[in-house]
Amino acid sequence: MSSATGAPAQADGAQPEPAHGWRLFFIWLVLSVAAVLVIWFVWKPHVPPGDMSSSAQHQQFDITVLAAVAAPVIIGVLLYFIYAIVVWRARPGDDSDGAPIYGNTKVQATWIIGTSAIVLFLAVFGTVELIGPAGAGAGEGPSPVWKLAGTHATTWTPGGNDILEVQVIAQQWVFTYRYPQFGGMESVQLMLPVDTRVEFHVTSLDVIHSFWAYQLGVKADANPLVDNVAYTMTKQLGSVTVRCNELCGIWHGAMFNYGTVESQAAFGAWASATQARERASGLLAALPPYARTYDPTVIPQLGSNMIRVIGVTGAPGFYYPPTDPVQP
Ligand SMILES: [Cu+2]
Repeated sequence: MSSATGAPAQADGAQPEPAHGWRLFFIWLVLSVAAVLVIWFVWKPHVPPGDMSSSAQHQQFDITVLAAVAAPVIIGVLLYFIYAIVVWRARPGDDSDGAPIYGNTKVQATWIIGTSAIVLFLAVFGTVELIGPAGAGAGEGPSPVWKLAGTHATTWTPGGNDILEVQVIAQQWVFTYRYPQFGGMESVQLMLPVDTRVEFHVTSLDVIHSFWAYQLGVKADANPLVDNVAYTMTKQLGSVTVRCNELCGIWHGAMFNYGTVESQAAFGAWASATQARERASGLLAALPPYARTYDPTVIPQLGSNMIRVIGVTGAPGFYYPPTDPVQP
């Protein structure tokens, strides 16, 4: 006869109960260490959204830490189930009950201390991660509590430590980007320099949208008459997919475009050339002055400033005039 815990000593010369607790502990320890190592060194590099920016890296780090904390708990629960089924199952012909249990101080203390430690750690970890990376790429509203470390300047030059300000303008159903440090010039693709702190100012010309630069780990609401600030720091070269992440009308699903994180020198050259081209073509002068928000009701009255187009989506509307294709 055997029972889960506290089996009475057998008077008939049966084997003494093995130390189930220590057995379980050592099996759990080996499996947990292995799982955490696999999670950290094998899985982490593949965790979305990747590691192209500081906010993406923090999201990847946070998800991996949560998985590494959860794995030993899941392993503990499953291991106990399996161990109980294998070791403590009723043997053929054994119809007796197990020994009654009236509480177990060790198990209760371990449970309370273990769960308290995990919950307190997660509370501290979550708070630090929320504050540390300046909002981790989420929209912060017009007056962010946690500001990005870096210097604001009216111009941006390669090799400096200036914050690059990029305005994201959403409208049904396109994104347009404006660069106030380059005369407010606009682009239909999100071009960014690497190793640069970026301050996004996200707004909308019509309905609610959401700016989601997947590989950058940045997602921020784009609302009319709201200047929503989101931060990140680019860390790697590569391409970025930008999607609208708020149902904004019938062609919401077609509202996406692309971006590139390139070297600071290449970005500087591209931005200067684009600014010069838009100035020469009269586009810069025709655009509304750079502002943090634009009154949607005045867009149609801007007349020649905005062009009325039947877009590829078939939607008539007043759009930012398209620039030339982006030259890398
Ligand atoms: Cu949208």
